[in-house]
Amino acid sequence: MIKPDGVARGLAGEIISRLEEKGLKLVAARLVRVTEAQVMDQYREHAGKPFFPSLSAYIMSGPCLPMVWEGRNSVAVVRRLIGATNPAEAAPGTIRGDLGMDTGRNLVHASDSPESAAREIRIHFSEKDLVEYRRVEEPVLYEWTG
Ligand code: IDP
Ligand code: MG
Repeated sequence: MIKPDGVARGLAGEIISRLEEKGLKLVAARLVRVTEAQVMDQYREHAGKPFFPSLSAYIMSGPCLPMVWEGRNSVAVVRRLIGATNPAEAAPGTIRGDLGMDTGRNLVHASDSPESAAREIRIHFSEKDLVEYRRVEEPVLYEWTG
């Protein structure tokens, strides 16, 4: 999900491009205001932590762009493309490392496991929002051993 700073800074296209160019497939996207209930759900493991109120205010400060990206090992691949939570420490070449400065404005959220991805997709999308299509490079993007 592109967070409000990413949308407000006009970086949605840049962030989407990085995932597209990697070979991931966009199967759902929507520009929305995230509700407090959705923040509580998406970040439930952080409820009660000192930064939770500011995290919640940040996520609700403007429109976000939740998305669903498909691909082999997509959760791990997206986490690597995004980089460390603190953009000041995130590796150059990553989204946070190249584009951000502050943990409290780190541009993007990404699910940390296939299980949390399944849960978080349901926070923002219903089954009919997920589309099916072929990326034209699919036959050459992966080694096919079949
Ligand atoms: P992640 O986004 O890399 O998975 P988490 O540790 O799950 O990082 O934290 C969720 C989000 O909460 C972070 O992306 C960041 O926006 C915010 N956050 C985490 N730790 C801090 C902090 O110490 N200060 C301010 N915000 C924080
Ligand atoms: Mg996390």
